[in-house]
Amino acid sequence: MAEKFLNYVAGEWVAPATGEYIENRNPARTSDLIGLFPDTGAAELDAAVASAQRGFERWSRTPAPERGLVLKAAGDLLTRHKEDLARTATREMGKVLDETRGDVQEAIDTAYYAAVEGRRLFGRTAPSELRSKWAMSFRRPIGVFGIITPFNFPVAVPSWKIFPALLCGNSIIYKPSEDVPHSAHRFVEILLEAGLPPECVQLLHGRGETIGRAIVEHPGIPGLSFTGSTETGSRIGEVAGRLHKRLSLEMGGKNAQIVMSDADLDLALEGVLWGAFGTTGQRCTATSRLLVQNEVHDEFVEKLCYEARSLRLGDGQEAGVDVGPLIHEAAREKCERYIAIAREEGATVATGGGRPAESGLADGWFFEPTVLAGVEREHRAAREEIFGPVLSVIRFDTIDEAFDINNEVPYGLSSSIYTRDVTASFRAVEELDNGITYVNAPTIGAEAHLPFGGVKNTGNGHREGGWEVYEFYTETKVAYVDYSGTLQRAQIDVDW
Ligand code: UN1
Repeated sequence: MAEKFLNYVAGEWVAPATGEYIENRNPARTSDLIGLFPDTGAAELDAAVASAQRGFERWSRTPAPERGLVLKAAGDLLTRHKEDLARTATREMGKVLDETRGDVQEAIDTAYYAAVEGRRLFGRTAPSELRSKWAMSFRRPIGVFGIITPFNFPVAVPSWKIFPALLCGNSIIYKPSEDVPHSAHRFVEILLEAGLPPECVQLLHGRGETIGRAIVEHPGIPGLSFTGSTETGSRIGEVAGRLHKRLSLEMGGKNAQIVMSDADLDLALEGVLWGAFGTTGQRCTATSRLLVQNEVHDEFVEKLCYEARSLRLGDGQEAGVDVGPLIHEAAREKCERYIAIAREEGATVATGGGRPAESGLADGWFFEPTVLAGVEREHRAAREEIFGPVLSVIRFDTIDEAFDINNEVPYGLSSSIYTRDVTASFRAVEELDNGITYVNAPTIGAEAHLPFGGVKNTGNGHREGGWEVYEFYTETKVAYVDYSGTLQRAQIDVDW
């Protein structure tokens, strides 16, 4: 009988009121049942919010440098458990161990950054226009934050949200993806072991349509941070707008790597293989379009297909595997649907395009690394997010054309250009409509201490990571201290 996991509410591990559980299975081998995780309804949310509010009362009054020590301890524990956490994440999510180790490392980096930020959280002082008067701003925590996270980075993405939220003095209600609940369980255990006061974190497992929706709609939760699809983000945005909630959205992408004819083509090839097929294409930052300049197009695509074919598919826990499975059956069906659409639109499947034939892979959600050639910019395969190992190749003539193609999609997370030309490099940095542009590096690989996010339908103006995220999790307050002993009217009693 598989182990039954629990929610964490009001300082205790508790079973869901529904009595219902969701099976968590290894996507590389679906016969491997990892555990049963709560399918939570809305019933325990009021208790979780009330507890988180009590947690907030206490935690928000704890000095920020002291809060930082808890984040430091969390970073130390993540470091100590890096290997077993990576294995936990790979088993339930599928990507190869090297990548889940990187995923945990990103959380460690985020924890240590947050720890130090406890001694910063800078405000400002500004000169007052009046004599004997001080004017200053500082940052205050907000309250309870609802944190709703996806499956593709089971440790890093929750850490991007949870660590800064806590460092700023907020408490959190955490609803992880139902596809990676075991990593979330371990994450909360580590926070508690690090010394976080119990009521500062509540863990509610379950589905987006039930407990996710209830969190979004709960009036006692003034802030939300969500990473997931643009469609779900839009629906959350409508509710948050109506209820005046602070909201950070991190959503879809259709990221392009541009290869100019003067580029180091071997480097560009390595880049696109990693960008398009790493994490089985399931990153918001994954390369899903490859724009290649005419002169080098045919040679480059030929080499790319050869290399894509030699990637080894398999269980991410095994050594020598390059590409793990997709997360579930629906993800694989989506890839298949888009390949059929691309064919109808006139593109050709240059390599891949289906389920691998090897019998050892029959029990997992595997899909071949796929290159679609001859994709035209108006094709759906050129514009819509597929979230799998499916790369659409588009050819172009001039750099202006390449930039137009990059910029004409409704998303704007990351982009990349391979060139040896300094003018082309800096034009790309300035002109590509994305939150992140890489020069001579793939579209993936953001570092934890820089702001992360995208423009257009990818986000709603906020950034995760780096210094900017601390603005999202705090409210600015301004204080004026007048020690003149007289009534001084701003704008009126200015005597100069
Ligand atoms: C995501 O795709 O959701 O830049 C996050 C990267 C990683 C983070 C990706 N550091 O690819």
